[in-house]
Amino acid sequence: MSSVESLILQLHEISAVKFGNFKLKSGISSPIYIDLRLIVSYPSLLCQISQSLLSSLPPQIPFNLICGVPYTALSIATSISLDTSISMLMRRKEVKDYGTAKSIEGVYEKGQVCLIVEDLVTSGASVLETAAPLRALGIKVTDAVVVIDREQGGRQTLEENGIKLHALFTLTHMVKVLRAKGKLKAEMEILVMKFLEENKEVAVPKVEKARVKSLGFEERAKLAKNPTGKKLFEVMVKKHSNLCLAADVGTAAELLDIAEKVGPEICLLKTHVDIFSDFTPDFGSKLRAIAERHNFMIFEDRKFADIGNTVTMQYEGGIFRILDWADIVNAHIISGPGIVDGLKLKGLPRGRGLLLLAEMSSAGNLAKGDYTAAAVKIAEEHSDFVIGFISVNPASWSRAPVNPAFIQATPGVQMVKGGDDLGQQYNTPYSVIFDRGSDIIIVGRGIIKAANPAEAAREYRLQGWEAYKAKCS
Ligand code: 5BU
Repeated sequence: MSSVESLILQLHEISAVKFGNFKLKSGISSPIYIDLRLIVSYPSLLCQISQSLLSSLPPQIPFNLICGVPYTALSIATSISLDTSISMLMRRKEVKDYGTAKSIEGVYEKGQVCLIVEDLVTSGASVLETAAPLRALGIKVTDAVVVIDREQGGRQTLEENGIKLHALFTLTHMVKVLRAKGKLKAEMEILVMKFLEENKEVAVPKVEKARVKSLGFEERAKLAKNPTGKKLFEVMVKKHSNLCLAADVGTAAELLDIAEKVGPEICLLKTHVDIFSDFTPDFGSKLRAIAERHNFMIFEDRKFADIGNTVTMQYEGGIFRILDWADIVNAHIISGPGIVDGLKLKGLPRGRGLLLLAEMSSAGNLAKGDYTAAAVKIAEEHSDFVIGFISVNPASWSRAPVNPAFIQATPGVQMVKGGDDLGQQYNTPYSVIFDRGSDIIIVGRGIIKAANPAEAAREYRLQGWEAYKAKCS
């Protein structure tokens, strides 16, 4: 008996693999259930698994760090590390604030190569979520080793992201071995194979959907009716950047300073001008000079919400005179389409653009379902002025795909999934752009609280752009 067959039998023996009728987290019934968390209770099996994983790797892979995908693979990664004396890194699954807490624990040097270890790969998303913060630190990720490949698109997705997957065995192989060893009846084998085949279709469409839809920014620029929307697409193409900096700093002086430093990496800079303690009327012209130098656009995140007549005055007047310097503003649609008419009256003659809030990133927000659909409808009726949406998961919209002339911009982005203490929810650049079908990542504290904001911005830009390219390929 081969060592892989022996492992499969032992996994079955300890009930890490079960057959029957199980209700999965997603609500669907499955005839097979796999839970490798159990292996921590069987040290000799854990040891065998890690040794088999190691020997399944081609010898030429030059890794000098190991990182397990939390949580199940942590024990496997530790065991490999002990066997090889190659040091390990640990990824935190949830980080409250990427700027102040580390997402990767351990000692490393830029340019080192880290092998990712995982127990079970389905879509490949969790391997990518571990690769993202490692790559953000300058660590190379080229290979991942996994006990079981469910053959549900993970290998291809990882390949597209520059990661080669090495699997000890596939789920199909496991089922065949268990059948051959008399652990599985013929009827159950048929049932399981049928389930796997059907769920192959279910597990991948999110990714497929985003992939089929994705037209490049060059083509989409041609479809844009609004000059600001068109220019934003062109800037993204020119700078290879779909990164928007949310420059939430306390003073105008700090903002101008960070705009200068981060300018080369971004396509868009988002302001909350009403948080400055030192605003002066020349703020707009100073920021525009920097924006011109570094070729980025300016988005005041004003979130207008009033009736049409009031917003015309808020947009043009007051202390801030937003219309004079912001290429883009945004609005809620709570007050109805009149708000767009009002803003358009002032903005369109100046060539400005508007983003509608179709979704929000914070927990428990009410912008969903019919509200999101209403935003899409209003945008379509005003596509000369509305350039797109603030969104979180446009790939899931019931009216998707929306007109590709519209730009999707998504806040709530950090290198690791998580949130803050006040309801903000974070997704990774890859999941926002590739899985959720957005175009622009809006990043605030992930950059401004980093020790070196320009360097952090560069990492976000690279990740955002890589995900965009994968989506178009
Ligand atoms: P963060 O530091 O990356 O969490 O900052 C996010 C920024 O995006 C911040 O300026 C918010 O005001 C803004 N934002 C958001 O977080 N969520 C939303 O739904 C909208 C805007 Br709309």
